[in-house]
Amino acid sequence: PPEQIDHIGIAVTSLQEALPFYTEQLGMRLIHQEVIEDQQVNTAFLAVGESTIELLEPTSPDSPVAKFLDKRGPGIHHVAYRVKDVADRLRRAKKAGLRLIDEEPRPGGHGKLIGFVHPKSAGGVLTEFCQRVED
Ligand code: CMX
Repeated sequence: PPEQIDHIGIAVTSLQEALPFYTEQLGMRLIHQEVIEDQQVNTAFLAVGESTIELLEPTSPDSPVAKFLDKRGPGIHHVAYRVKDVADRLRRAKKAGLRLIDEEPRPGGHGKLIGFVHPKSAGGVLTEFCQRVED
């Protein structure tokens, strides 16, 4: 099985407007902010034990997160499972007939390697495998 939930991605229209709910109302610690160019998102990570909530604000109107917001509005965008070997997970998922978004792992920001399985093959949930490369 995956080791743990690495993070849950939540799409927001504005990080600045979304953050106080997490930091002030829920009292969560903001641990990292980063623009991930490859994914066209501005992100903020908030700690929940060893897992995190990743807030995702689109940096371009035709990005995956912007499309998601247009279609569904703000809310849970993906679930990321921490695994030891993303490449192996993607290979196994492909072999099992799942529809992959990434055939190979790619850099996901915050020193991670990531790979996505399409929500249509994952019960309607965009599913990410995530490997911490600095570990
Ligand atoms: N969760 C669940 N379903 C989703 C979804 C999501 N996040 N995004 C799209 N869908 C659904 C759509 O609603 C649509 O369903 P219907 O056909 O029933 O209407 C279906 O999936 C296909 O949607 P689409 O419009 O054809 O495809 P999109 O162009 O919207 O692309 C996806 C969807 C998942 C392939 C694309 O968003 C993608 O490649 N995502 C991976 C990368 C990513 O999301 N990066 C941002 C986060 C990066 C990070 O965490 O660092």
